[in-house]
This record gives sequence, C-alpha cells and structure tokens, in this order.
Amino acid sequence: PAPTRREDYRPPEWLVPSIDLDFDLGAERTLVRSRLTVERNGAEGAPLRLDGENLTLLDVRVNGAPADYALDGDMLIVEGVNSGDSVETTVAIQPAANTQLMGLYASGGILCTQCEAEGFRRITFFPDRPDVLSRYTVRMSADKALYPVLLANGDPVGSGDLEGGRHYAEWNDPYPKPCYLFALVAGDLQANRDRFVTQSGRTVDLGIWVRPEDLPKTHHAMAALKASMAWDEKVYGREYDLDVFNIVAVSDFNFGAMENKGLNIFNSRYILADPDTATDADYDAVAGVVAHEYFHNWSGNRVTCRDWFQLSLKEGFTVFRDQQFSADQGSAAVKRIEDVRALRAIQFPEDAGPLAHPIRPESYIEISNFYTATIYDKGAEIIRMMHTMLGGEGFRRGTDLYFERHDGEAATCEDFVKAMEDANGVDLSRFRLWYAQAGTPRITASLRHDDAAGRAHLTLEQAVPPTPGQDSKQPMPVPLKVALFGDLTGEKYADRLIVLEGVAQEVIFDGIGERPILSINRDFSAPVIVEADRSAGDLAFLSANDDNPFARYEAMQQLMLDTLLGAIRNGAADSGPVTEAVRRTLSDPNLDPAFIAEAVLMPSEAFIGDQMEMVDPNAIHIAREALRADLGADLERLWRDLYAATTANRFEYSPAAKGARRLRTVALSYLMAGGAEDAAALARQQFDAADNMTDRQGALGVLVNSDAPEREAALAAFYDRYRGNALVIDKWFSVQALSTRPDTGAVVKALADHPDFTLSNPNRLRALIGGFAANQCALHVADGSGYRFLADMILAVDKLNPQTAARLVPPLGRWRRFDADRADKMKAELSRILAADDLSKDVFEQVSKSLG
Ligand code: DPP
Ligand code: ZN
Repeated sequence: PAPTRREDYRPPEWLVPSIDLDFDLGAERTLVRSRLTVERNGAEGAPLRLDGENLTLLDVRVNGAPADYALDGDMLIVEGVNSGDSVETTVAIQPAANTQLMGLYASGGILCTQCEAEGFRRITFFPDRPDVLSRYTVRMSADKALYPVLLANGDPVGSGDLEGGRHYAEWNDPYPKPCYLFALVAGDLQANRDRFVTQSGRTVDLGIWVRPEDLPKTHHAMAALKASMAWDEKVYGREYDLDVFNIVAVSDFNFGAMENKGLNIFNSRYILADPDTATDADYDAVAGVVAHEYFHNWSGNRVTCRDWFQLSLKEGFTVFRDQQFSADQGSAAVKRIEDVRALRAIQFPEDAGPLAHPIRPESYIEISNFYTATIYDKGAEIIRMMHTMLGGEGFRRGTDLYFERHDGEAATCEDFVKAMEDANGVDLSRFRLWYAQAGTPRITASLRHDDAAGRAHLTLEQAVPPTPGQDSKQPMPVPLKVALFGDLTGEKYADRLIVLEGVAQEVIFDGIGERPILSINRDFSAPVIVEADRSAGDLAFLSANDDNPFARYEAMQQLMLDTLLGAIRNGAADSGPVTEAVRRTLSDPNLDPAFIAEAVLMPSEAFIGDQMEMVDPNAIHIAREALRADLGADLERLWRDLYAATTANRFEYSPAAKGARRLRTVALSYLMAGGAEDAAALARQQFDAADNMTDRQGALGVLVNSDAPEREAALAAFYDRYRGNALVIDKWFSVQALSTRPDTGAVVKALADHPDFTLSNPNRLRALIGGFAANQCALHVADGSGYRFLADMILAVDKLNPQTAARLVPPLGRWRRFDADRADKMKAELSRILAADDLSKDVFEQVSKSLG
C-alpha cells in the first residue's frame, strides 16, 4: 500500500455545504440514502469523487435524474456535476457483520457509529476528509421495540410513529462539521438526565445513555461532565453551543471515546463507575475522558483539523486541557507524576524505536496507526512547554486568538503556534522543531562550584537522537525549571526557568556559598531525558527536601534506578540509601499519602529495561524483586503501621480517602515482598472485607503475584462475584496477564481458551493480550513462546479488527534492544506475520516498519 504524504496536501476539489441523511435502520441490513449539495472548489471539469468502503451501491442520482457514474476501486466518480447540484446515493450496509467497529456497527443490541478517522466512508459515499465541513440533517427510522431511542448529532427536531411497529426521529446539527464527527445511536437505552446552565444563561439538557441496568453507574460521569463544562468556561472562556449534549456508552469500542458533535460515544469503561466495580483509578479515568471529549467541542469540533497530519492539533491540546482539569480536581503533583509515568512507559519507547514519528508526521499508510502516545501525550507536553514559557495568561491570550481566528475552520498546527506568537509578540520559529523532529532529546547537565567566587556553573547540552527517516537533528528550545539547594544548609539559592536554545549553554549562578545540589526539569517542564551526575547522597537529599513535589518523586526514582542498574551490573546492590530515603518519605508527616504511595513505588521492569543498552528481562526482574524484598523487610514496622493507619471503614471518594487506599495496597505489596508471614492472610482479609474495588483489586493483584495458597481462592471468588460484568471480568483477565510469576505465559495461553475470552471485544483483548504484551518478563521468555503466541493473536485479530490488531505489534518491534537469540525469534514472528495472506494495511504498516 502506498503512503499518504503531508506535502501532498491539496484543498478539496469539491465542498459539500449540506448533507441530508436518511437511515432505514436494521442490524442485518441498513439502507442509507444521502443527498449532498455540492460546490466546486477546484478545477473546472473535475468529476466529483466520493470515498466509499464496503458499501453496496444501489442508486446514484444528480438533481433527481439517474447519473453518469463509475466505480474506481472503492471510489465513486460522478461525471457532469455542477456547483449547487444535489447528488443523491443509496447504499446498503450490514452493521451486524461489521467486526472492524468502524462505520455503523452493532454492539450488543445497540446500533452505533465510529467515524474517526475514516469510518464515514463505510456508511455512505462522501469526500471523507476533515477539511470538508457540512451542515447535517439526519432522519432515522427503525423498529420501535428493538430501538426505542434514536439519537444523532445536534438538536432533535422531530419524531413519530410509523406503520409496522416502526418509528422515526429527525435531528439537525446547525454547526458545519467534518464527517468524522458524524454519529448516530439506536437502541434500548435509558438516560441519566441533568441540566447545565451556561455562563450566558442558556440551559443545556444533558443525557448519559446506557443500558437500563447500568443507570446507577452514571453519576460520577455526570458530575464530571458538569464540572468540565464549568471549568472550560472559567479557564478557557469556552461555552457549550447546543441545547442538548448526549453521551452514550457501548461495550465494543476501538478507542476510549469519541467527541462527535453533541453526541459523544464512549467505551463503557470510561462511563460506568460505582464503588463495587470501579477502582479509584477507574473513577479518575472516567472523569478525565469525559472532560477530554467535552473539551473537544472547542478544541477539535469548532476548530477542527485540516488533514490527519494535524491530528495533534486537537489531541495534544485537548490532552493538555484534560490534564489541567484533572490536576485542578485533586492533587496536581500526583496527577503530574501519573502523566509522566504514562509518558515514559509508552511514549518514550515509541520515540526510541522503529515506529518513532514526530507529533506532526510526514506520512502514513494507515492513519489509525497514528493515534499514538506521541500524537496525544508528547503532543500535550509540547503544548505544556508553550504554557510554561508564555505563562498562564500569555497562553490564554494565545488560545483566545486561536479560537477567534479559526472558529468554524479546519486548521493546522502552524495556525496554533502562530496564534501563540501573535498574541504574545514572541518568536517561536525554533520551537516549531518540536512538531517536526521525532526522538526524545537527551540533556546532559553538569554543575561545577567555584567555592572562592561563590559561583556555580551549570553546563547544559542537548542531543536529539536519530529516528527513522531523520538521521540528523537540530537543537530545540528546551524549557528547564532549575533550582539549586545548599548541601550544608538546605537553603534554596535559585529557582528559575532556563530555556536551553542551542546545543550547549552555560548558566551562571552567583552568591552560592556552599556546594549546590541540582534540581532540574522540575515539574517535568520538558519531555526529555536528563543525565545529571548526582550522587546517591544528593538524590536522597532531594527526595527528602526538594520543595517541588515532582522533583522529589523524580529524585527517588533516580535513586532507585541507579541502585537497580548497579545491581544488574554487579550482581548485588547496596540497598541502604534507597531504604533510608524511603524511610524518610514514609515518616514525613507533612506528605500527602497519595504522593507517598507514588514516590515509594519502584520503576517498572520495562522502564528499567529502557535504560539498558541491551535489555536483560530476567536480571531486571531479579534485581527489582530483591530490592523490593529488602525494602519490605527492612521497613516492615513502618509498612505495618501505615497499613493499619490507612484502613477505612466506609467508602468515600475524596482525595484523602483515595490517597489512603493507594498507600494501603502499596504497603501490603511491600509486606508481601518482604516475606512477612501474615502478608497473604492480610491480603485475603482485605480482599474479603473490602467495600470497594480499589481495595479488592489491590489485594487480588498482590496475591496473584504470589505463591500463596490464598491466590487461587481469591481469583475464583472474584470471578464468581463478578461473573457477567464485562468490565470487571476484564480486570480478572488483566490482573493475571500482568502477574510477575514465572508461569504467566502458560496461564495467559490457557485463559485465551476460557469461555469468557473473545477476540471481538477490544476491552477483553487489551485486558488479556495487551496485558501480556506489556509484561516484559512474560513476553520475553527465552524459548520465544511468548512471541509466537502474540503473533498468533495478531494474525487472528487482524481478520476481524485490523486497528486493534495493529496496536499489539509494537512490543515485537523492540527486538533491537534484546540479545541476538531473542531478536532473531522476534524478527521471525514479525516476518511470519508479514507473509500472511490478506494482511490489513494497519498491521502491514506496523510490522514492516518494525522489521526496519
Ligand atoms: N478523537 C478521539 C479522542 O481522542 C479518539 N478516538 O478523543
Ligand atoms: Zn481526543
């Protein structure tokens, strides 16, 4: 398949100012009649070309008369069309047979749509590109008993009964939109209804639509929606613009959720929550995703993307907005730590591997492969750097100008940066390199102290590593928040933002009368890797005294990492400094328990591997478990005290209660690691007594990693209690797939034959196979059986759902980082996939790039 290139962008030949859609809905067969009003936008004489995929074409008319048309592959070409003409097509589609979950498909008994990026062409013939904006009217008719609720974008304008037990509904969306934001839903749904009054006094009717039995689980999502609406008014001055805002939850969904205009469609895991079935992390994710999709109404819908190379324009900015929102709802420090941990777990490896791409890519074979951590999360970091450099007010001036200039348009990343520049009178020319260059910059920092002069010299250097298609890189502006602390007095001497502009820079600090300790990239002000030569003592000092919570966390992580890497190199490590630092953190009465829980967690096995030239999964596992065992045993008293102190009687969803629960399970896991005799019994007790999923799943996770006899019993009890609840059974699969036990590969293979496992539900697939693929020790067993199993799964899923299959490929693409034997086995599996018949272009692109 041929790649699409950014440089080949041309404006559309035809525009479609309005479209009227008429759906005769049925799961087996749906008839779609569409009437486009078209307007020529390019060369005279060019025919109208409409994208289509998997459509059975029944009729084509221009101004009511049979048309002169041809099919060129999937494309419909209509000749003799003039501006102002009405072009009508009728097609048939089969929602129940749509296993790709793109276009119109059936999930349970519900009919729903997913059109981003290129799903609308699977519904009707249309110029399926985001720079064609149209006014939509939609009429749906369906069996009233099967589909009592009929929803589409915009406002409802009519409904009524029809003959034969059928009924109809009409919806009208006054805002022109690209077709990727089209949505409809038909099903037996009930709504949690509420209202929101906007800052200008308009009342918006809100509805969260779910299967009737799920209604009690929608309150958290509704609260988050209202909080998001208020927050966007307050922080960005953005008000909602329709009279109705609906959200629908479905069980089968490729993404997390979708921001269709006025009708968001969600993966049910990001809507449904109650204490018995959702963890605190699930609650946070629900609020974060509800906010994200709502915020898209401005950053995505009112201002959309010109082409898919600009995807980060809406996604990076909207992720940044949802991160700010979540930070405002609870602990900003903990939120930042969580976001950076996720960035390092997924985006950093992506940026260092064969699939590395800039946040504004130059080409793609399949755009679905570019809904990546780079576009989303690194994209958000790049927006954040502008926020840091311009300050909150300057940034807001920039976003105001951006929305004012581009409202109703399909814009580019360049437009966003230009608005920031113009609103603030700054020059961001070199900053634009962040959009164009892939790879995580490496910053080397060295600090020299001239005692006699009372002066410190900080030397900063940057290098951006080569990535596929980009051999040499230019230096980029890197905003680094830096502080210096006195070694003897602990005094803070300096706290400033340094923007490293070139390859190297020296910064001088005067008035430093004692040896300074460097705190750098505070708040993670830039998405970079910092190499600063700091002793265990310096890191321990920072982990106990830095006044920037993120930097404090970071110092502890670095101390643990240095210790672990030393242990892997030398076979043994001195765990003393880590133990001492953890002891101080645990005993600090001024710290928030949620922060403590984050700070004392060990870096993941995969993250440790990312720091090594050649990943040795077994050595990493052994070193990490040994350090955990030392910490568990040496600090047993403290863990026990914390465990006892964080026991709550009744569930409460508050930052304090969440922090206590988080710390409680961390303490339990260290007690278990340290070999405390009663640890398994405590875990089983926590599991049985829990009045919430956080405590229950936490205890289960600890047991599942152990050899304790309580393990099997807890797994069985969990399964029995939640049998039939798909979202919770996903947890049952994933907790086993993520186990650190040596038999995990065999367990996962057996679970793939469990009656509750299915390849067709993306959540279930991610839980078991995605979990396994992320489990470094399990995937990389030396005999290669993990690779073979994963490749088998990719091939099987590709037949049903190429998008989801392609997301399982990246772990196999890490072969360059492993020993020759493992690398050969990984490459052999990639080659085997590539040789398969009828491979999708999604999997083809990821596998061929991974082979390199
Ligand atoms: N545009 C969606 C989102 O990220 C992706 N499906 O919200
Ligand atoms: Zn998004």
